Amino acid sequence: MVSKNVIPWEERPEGCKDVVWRYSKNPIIGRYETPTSNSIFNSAVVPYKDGFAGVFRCDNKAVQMNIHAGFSKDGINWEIEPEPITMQAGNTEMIHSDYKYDPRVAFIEDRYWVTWCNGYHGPTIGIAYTFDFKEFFQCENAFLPFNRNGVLFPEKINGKYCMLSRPSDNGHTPFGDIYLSYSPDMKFWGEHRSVLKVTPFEDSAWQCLKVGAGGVPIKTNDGWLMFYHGVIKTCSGYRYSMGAALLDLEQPDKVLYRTQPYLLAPATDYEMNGDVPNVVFPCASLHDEEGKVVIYYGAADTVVGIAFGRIPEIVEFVKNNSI
Ligand code: BMA
Repeated sequence: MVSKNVIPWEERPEGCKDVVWRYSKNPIIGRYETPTSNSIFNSAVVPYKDGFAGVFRCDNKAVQMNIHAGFSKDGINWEIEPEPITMQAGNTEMIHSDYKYDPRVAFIEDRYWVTWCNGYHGPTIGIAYTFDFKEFFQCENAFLPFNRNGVLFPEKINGKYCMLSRPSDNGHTPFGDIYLSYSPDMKFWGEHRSVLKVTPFEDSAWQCLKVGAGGVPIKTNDGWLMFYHGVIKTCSGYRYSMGAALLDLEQPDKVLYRTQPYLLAPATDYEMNGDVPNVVFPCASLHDEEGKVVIYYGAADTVVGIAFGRIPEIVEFVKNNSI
């Protein structure tokens, strides 16, 4: 999301040719930063007042998945609430939730909307809103089970809320394409459209098994810039990397460009080793008016890392390295 507050930043290291580069002091959030956490990863941040706020996936030491609010002055050092978010009823009566994970946060009009993977007879997309990251109001689930990676656009498109998602199964889904859906009211969702599909293995293998939306898309003159994760199945398991696509501004189910090479893939110790090895999983980004962007991602399902880039360079890269 665009930030008037100073976002975390570090220049591209000398000699580095990559379009996206990691923060030298990663990970920024360790696994044990709440008293009960086993891991803190796949989390979402936004500018808030004179700093930042966020919703963090904290799995506890019983390995129960839940989401916690957090605050930061600089976007790097975070105070995460020790207790999970307690929801109040929003646009419906309280809906049962077995677990919550992989949150995203979008500011639309007057409030922050949180979407996450909500355990309701299996995973589907939960929705809540908050004004202050203290009180949260839970709304209707967006979809039937099973679904993951619900990500809202930061503004209405053609007068409707618009959400990306990835229909899935109840397990470690061995398939997955990105769809989008519209809603007039954040309660009823429809007009489902296919957006981005997996690639043939021989074209771009890192995204040949499944793809899922990352953070809230960024509006650029060349289209909506969407960071996404792509997955390959190797002989030792799934490997999650990050790519980017440009979607048509008025009709975002139309993919204009998508990267053939990845922008970031597991390569450091904290991305290759952890509870789930080889995972880079973007869930949010912050950018400023100069076009600097910082991407927040879960690493190895254990910790949170950040990576930097410049939006104009990333847009050029996506256009010039598209399938
Ligand atoms: C997905 C989700 C993510 C996780 C990823 C890799 O299915 O559970 O939260 O990061 O698998 O384990």
